[in-house]
Amino acid sequence: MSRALEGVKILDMTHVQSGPTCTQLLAWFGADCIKVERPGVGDATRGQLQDIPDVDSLYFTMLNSNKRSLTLNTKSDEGKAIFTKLIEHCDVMVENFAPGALDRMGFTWERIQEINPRMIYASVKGFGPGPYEDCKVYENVAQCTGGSASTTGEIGSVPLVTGAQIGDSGTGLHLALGIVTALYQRNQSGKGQRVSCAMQDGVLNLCRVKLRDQQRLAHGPLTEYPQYPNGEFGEAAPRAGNASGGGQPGWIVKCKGWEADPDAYIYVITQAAAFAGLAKAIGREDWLEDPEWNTPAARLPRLEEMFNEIEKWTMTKNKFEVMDILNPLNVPCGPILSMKELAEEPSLRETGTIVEVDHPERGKYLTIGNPIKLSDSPADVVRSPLLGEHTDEILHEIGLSDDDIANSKSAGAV
Ligand code: CAO
Repeated sequence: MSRALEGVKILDMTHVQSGPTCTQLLAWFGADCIKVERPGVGDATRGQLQDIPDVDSLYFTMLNSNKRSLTLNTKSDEGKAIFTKLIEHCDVMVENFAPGALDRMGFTWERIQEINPRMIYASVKGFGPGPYEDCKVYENVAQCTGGSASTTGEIGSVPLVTGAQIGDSGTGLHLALGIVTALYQRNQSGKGQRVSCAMQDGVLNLCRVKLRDQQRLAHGPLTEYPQYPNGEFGEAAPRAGNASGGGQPGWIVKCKGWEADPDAYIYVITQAAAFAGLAKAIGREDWLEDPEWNTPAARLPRLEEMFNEIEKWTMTKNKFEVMDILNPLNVPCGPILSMKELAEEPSLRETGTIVEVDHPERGKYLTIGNPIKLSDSPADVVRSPLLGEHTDEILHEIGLSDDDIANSKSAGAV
């Protein structure tokens, strides 16, 4: 079975997380992803948070599967000549350098179009055009500047960043969609184009319900937030602890074993349609006859009390037992799963969402496989490349002879 992006050649100038997330996705779908790295150094993440001395870190190996590595100094004259050939050879170039880095190497968008008018040139930057366009940006900076941190955290407490890499991986996902869209348009237009994603924009896109709430605030309090009716609203969409964003009250409650297990919790949503089943399950049928409890509006002022009652019941069962009882009653709920539990979950192994890969230097490790499943395009995960592992092979493919390669090596270009 062929893979969806087979034949698409990616010139991958990405590093750290946002760009590599994007190109890894394209590589999983079958694109030939040529990762260009600085000779002797490579992507900085190879050496970051190393768990085994002198072996590519999990940070690197988990973001660069299915790629080939070519070392190339794109600042040297010989390196620029090879880089020009690579631009001619490839369909897509992806980069997430600090603003202006490729321009400083002499590869402006105008120059790239001259070399290859069909080239799709895709970039991640921290910000779009505006006051901060020249800033370098990392994950948590994007979470703070994209609206996530101001709307995440306990009420009345400090803003919080989330554990999900919505700035880096989130923007990489956005960029990948931009690239395949541009490839699709190129089928008709015959031309490449520029694809740009700012991390601030990517995070804001993922926080759109909070911009929704910002505008609703002008028309009265946000009744599904825990601040209503007993607390205060300010001028901006506030933090709301673990309240559900969908207008149906939800909260995280303790389950049996919470004293020792930091993840013995479950999220429960008290959806109106399933409330009767929930009330019966927790032994509070009386709520169903009581006008102080039996409508969503009546319950709103007493959500804290309601979740305390639910918690008294959930604390008598482990989180999976709670899930087993509430799911058939159509009560939306989700156990808080630890990374340990996810790593060991057999169903995620079966679907290829978590895969074990063998690496020549580190041995076996777990990585996340392609979460997007195509019925006609297998997405096997291949271990990340060693630094420069495919240099000779790729240089041959773009037309360099053995002598050319030897000369480039002695000049330090590759
Ligand atoms: N050959 C020669 N030089 C190379 C090279 C190669 N193969 N690859 C990179 N370089 C050079 C770059 O040209 C740049 O040189 P100049 O400073 O002279 O222009 C230099 O290496 C450093 O690149 P950088 O500025 O991108 O790297 P940094 O570590 O200083 O910054 C980061 C890292 C991520 C903050 C910055 O790249 C950035 O803001 N990127 C855009 C936003 C982004 O993707 N952030 C998310 C990263 S994941 O958290």
